[in-house]
Amino acid sequence: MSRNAMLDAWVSEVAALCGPERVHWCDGSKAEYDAMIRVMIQTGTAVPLADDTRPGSVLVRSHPADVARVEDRTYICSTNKDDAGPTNNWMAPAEMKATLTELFRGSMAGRTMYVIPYSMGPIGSPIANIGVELTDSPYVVANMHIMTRVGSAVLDVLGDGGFVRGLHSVGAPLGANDPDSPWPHNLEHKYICHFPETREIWSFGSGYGGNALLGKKCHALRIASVQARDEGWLAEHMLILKLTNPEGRVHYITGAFPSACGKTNLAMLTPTIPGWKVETIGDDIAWMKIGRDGRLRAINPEAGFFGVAPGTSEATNANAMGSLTGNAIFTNCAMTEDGDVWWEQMTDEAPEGATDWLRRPWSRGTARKAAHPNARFTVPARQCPVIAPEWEDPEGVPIDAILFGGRRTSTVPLVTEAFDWTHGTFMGATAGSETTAAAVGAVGQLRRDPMAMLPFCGYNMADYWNHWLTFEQRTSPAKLPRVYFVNWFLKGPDGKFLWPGYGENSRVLKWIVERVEGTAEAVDTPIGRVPAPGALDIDGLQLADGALERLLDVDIEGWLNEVPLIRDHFAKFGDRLPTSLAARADDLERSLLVAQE
Ligand code: GTP
Ligand code: SPV
Ligand code: MN
Repeated sequence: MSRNAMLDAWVSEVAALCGPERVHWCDGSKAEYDAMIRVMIQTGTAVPLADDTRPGSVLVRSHPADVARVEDRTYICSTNKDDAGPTNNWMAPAEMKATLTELFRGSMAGRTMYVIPYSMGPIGSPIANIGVELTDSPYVVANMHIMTRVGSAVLDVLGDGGFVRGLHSVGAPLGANDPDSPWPHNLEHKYICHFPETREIWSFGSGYGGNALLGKKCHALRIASVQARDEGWLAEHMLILKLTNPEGRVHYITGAFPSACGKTNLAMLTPTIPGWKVETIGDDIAWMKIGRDGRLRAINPEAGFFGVAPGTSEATNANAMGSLTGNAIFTNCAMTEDGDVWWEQMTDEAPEGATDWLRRPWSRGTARKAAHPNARFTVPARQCPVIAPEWEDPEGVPIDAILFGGRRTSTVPLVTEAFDWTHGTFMGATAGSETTAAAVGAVGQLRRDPMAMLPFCGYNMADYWNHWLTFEQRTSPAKLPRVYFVNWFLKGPDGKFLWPGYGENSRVLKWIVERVEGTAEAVDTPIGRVPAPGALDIDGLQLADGALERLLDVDIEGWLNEVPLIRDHFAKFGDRLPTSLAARADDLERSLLVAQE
C-alpha cells in the first residue's frame, strides 16, 4: 500500500486481472536486489560469476527466441492513427486493451507481482519523471534497480500525484506443481504497447531489455517524447559527454546514433590526442530543456548502463571495462571455465573450454559466436571510472553540439557541420543507418532512422520534426547547439573501415569544439561544412593512403542518388511534413547539380 489512491487502486485491479500468488512492493534496498539475484540463481536464470574476478555479478542467459527488442511487435496506440504516423505500428487503444486484457488474465499465476516505483532522473529533481512498473520478472526488478532510481523515496515524492503506468508480464503462468523455466517468456504472443494519451505502457511476453525494462525505451523515449512535445522539451536517444580541452575549457556534446552504433563507446571514449579528456554524463538517453539561461540543457534520466557487450575491450572502451569490475548483470555472454564472462573481441585471444550463451561447449576456433551479438551488461553509472561529477545535476549540462550519426559504409563523410538549426534538423530527419542486432530482424540493411528515433518516437515523426524546428523560436538561435553529422563506419574497397574509430574519434570532437569556439576552418559543400584541408588534427595517426581524402570527400554522385531516397522517405508523411524540410531537400539537390557541373 502507498499513500497514492490511484496507485493502490491500479495495483489491486492488475493483481485481480493477472492473478499473481503474491504482491511485493519494492523498496529499492540492497537486500531486495540481493534477494532478486538469489531467486534468479535458484530458478537457473542466473549463475554467479567467480567472486575474485567479478564480485557480486551474475550471468543470465535468455531463451534464444527472446534476445532483443521486437520492433514489429511494438505499437503506439493513440486514439487517431495519424498521431502514431507512418513509422509506427498502430491499433486503436480500446481494441488493443481488449486483446491485451485477455492475454494478461491469469498471466502471473504462481508468480510474484513486483511493484516498482522508479524515478527517471534524480529523485525529487524538477526534471525527474516518476513511473511505476508492475512486473512478474525478478530479472526486470534487478535491472530496474540498476537502470533507474527505485524505492520508497520515490513514493514519498510522488505523494498523490500522477505517474507513468507500466504493466509487464513475461506471459508464462505457472500451475501449482510446475517447475519454473530459466527464462520464462511467451513464444506465441509478444506485445510492447504504448498509450501515449494516458501515459500507459502494456508489455507482454518478452523479458529482454527495452521490451521489459519499461523505464528505458518505453517510458524515457516513447512516452517521454510525447510529454516533451506537450511541454516544450526534447526526449532523445542520445549519449551525453563532457569534453575538456588542454586549456581546461569544457564543452558538452550529445549524440544520437541508432542502437549498437556507438553511443556507449563515444560517451566513455579515451582520447588519443594529448591533453584532452572525456567524461560521461549518459550513454543512451538525454532529456533536454531550454534553461533559464536560454541554453539547451541535458540530463541523463537513467542511473545505469545497459550496454552492448561484444566489441567492448580494454582497447576499444577501457572505461566500460573499468565499470564492469563488479555488481554487474551480464546477459547472453559466454562463460569461461574459471567463472568469468567472455564475448567476441573482449580479449585478443578467445578462451579455451568456455560455454557459449546457449550453454553449449565452446572453445577458441569454434565457428559460431560465443556471445549473442546483442549480449549486454547492466551496471550502475556511478561505477564508470570517468563518470562526470555533475552527471546528476538537476539543472542539466549546457549543450554546445549535437551529433547525428549512423552506420554508412559509403556516401556520408566522417563529419559534416549543419549550416543552421533547420539544416541540422534536416540532417537528423534524413539520417540513414544499417540495422544491427539490437532489434530482431535482418542485420546490415540500410534504412532511414531519423534522429536514431525510428523505433522510439511515440508520435507522428513529421510532428516530431516540426517540434524540433520550433526550438529556433524557443530561444535565440545563437544559443542553440551546433549540429553535426558523423560517420565512423565508411569502408574502403577492401571492405575494411577507413577510420580507426573509438579513441581516435576524439580528433573529430576536437574539430567540432574548435568550430564552436570559432577557431577551426571549414569549407562549404552542398551537404554542409566539412573540415578544411589540415583542419582535422591527424597528428600521429596512421591512415591508409588516400583514406583521409575519402573520409572527407563529398561524393556528389552518391548524394545525387540519395536525394530520391530522401524524397521517398519524406513522401510517407504527406502534408504533415514540415515545408522547410521539403525545401531543404530541394536546396540540396540544386547545389549538388551545381557542384556536378
Ligand atoms: P545501444 O545500447 O544499442 O543503443 O548501442 P550504442 O549506440 O551505445 O552502441 P555501442 O557504443 O555499444 O557500440 C555498438 C558496437 O559498435 C560495438 O560492437 C562497438 O564496438 C562498435 N563501435 C562503437 N564505436 C565504434 C567506432 O568508432 N568504430 C567502429 N568501427 N565500431 C564502433
Ligand atoms: C537500444 O536498442 O537502443 C538499446 C537496448 O539501448 S534496449 O534497452 O534493449 O532498447
Ligand atoms: Mn539505445
